[in-house]
Amino acid sequence: MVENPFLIRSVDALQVLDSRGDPTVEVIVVTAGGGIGRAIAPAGASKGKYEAVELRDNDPKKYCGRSVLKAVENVRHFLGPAIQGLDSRKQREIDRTLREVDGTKNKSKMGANAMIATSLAVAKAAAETAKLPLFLYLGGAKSRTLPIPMLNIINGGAHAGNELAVQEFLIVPHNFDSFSEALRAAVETYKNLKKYLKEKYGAQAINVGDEGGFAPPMKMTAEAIEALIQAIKMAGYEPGEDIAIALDAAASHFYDEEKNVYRIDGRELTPEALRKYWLELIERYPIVSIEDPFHEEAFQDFALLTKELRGRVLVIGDDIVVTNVERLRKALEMEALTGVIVKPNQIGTLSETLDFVDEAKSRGIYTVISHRSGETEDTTIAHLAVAVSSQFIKTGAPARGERTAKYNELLRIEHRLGDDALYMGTLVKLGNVK
Ligand code: 2PG
Ligand code: MG
Repeated sequence: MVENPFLIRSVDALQVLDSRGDPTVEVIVVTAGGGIGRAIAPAGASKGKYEAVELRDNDPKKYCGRSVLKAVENVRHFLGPAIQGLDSRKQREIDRTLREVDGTKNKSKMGANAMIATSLAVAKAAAETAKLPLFLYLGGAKSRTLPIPMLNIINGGAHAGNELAVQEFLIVPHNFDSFSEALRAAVETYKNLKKYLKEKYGAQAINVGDEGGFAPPMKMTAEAIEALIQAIKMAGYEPGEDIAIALDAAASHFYDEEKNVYRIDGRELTPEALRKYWLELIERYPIVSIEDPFHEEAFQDFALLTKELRGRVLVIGDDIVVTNVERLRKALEMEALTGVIVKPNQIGTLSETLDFVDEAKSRGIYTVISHRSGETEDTTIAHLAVAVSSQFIKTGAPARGERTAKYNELLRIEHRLGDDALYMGTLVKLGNVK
């Protein structure tokens, strides 16, 4: 009898580096048919409290406490042997097995970094064995839409050494016929932003943050938004109509729990004052979405904002839902959001990530497949965004190899699809733009 080429023959792991120079887990899965799948876990800086747990060695003598040798050993000694011999196409069975080996609710024993790299490497090995690109293997014939990129071109919060409270100021090039045209407009805007910042604030202002966006010495939220507007205009586009604006406040990180206030723009705002402030900014600027406008437990405040913005501006949950179906259900019960961030490493396996996307889509919630601030050359999320027909992808500025790796992969996917490729910007009508 001929051997099933999809059977997992070997699983290996090693420690490699991410874009911050922190060690992370790489897993290599090989099938009987010779398909090789390689996946690397990314890492967040502004992590949600309820994310699956990333295992670090905390040994001060190695990589300043950041090494992941235990997670690597977990793949080699426990996760790998448990899935060896299984059919790599049976992603659910594989992921269930990984969860059983771990045995905890938050994946703290094996480590979510060990588990997500293993889970994704299996899918990639199966795709290789089937001689299909990952997006086609995962999404089948319906995969043909390229997501609208949300590009973080001014960095603040935990991602930069400046005083901006809001973590990400993003541009959203939506009014274009193709992904490549949208990306071109984004790059032109990025280049003009560099020029604008240098002229106005000096050479210091064009240093970049963790995600490749500039980290100018600014403090005020509106000042950063104004800079985006100017850059869009300088590049020859219409702010709002062609290229809109999005924010990721990552508000947990400027929330003072004791005083129940948010520290932003040199002020202390109550949750109600912050909500009014967001509404004010939305009146003034073509903002189409706001991510994590309140801290990660503030379902009620999310709901109040969603009520005012429904149909106009997306309220997106990241730290509040952490790619977790249970938390998403709670948010939906309270009508707390209209969009979600999807980060595979927040939940730890591919099938749970796909379930989360399904749940969101079936409830009419927009999805943003997202990178982490600590990234690598791994391009899985580009494939995932096309496979699940996500409306958006968030993968940083169009600069730095770990960010352009994803954009370049999307360009390759668009090229491969040829005339079949469809840009989400032509399908999705965004609110709050002319
Ligand atoms: C976010 C992410 C990615 P981090 O908050 O959306 O941009 O940041 O990976 O640091 O959690
Ligand atoms: Mg976020």
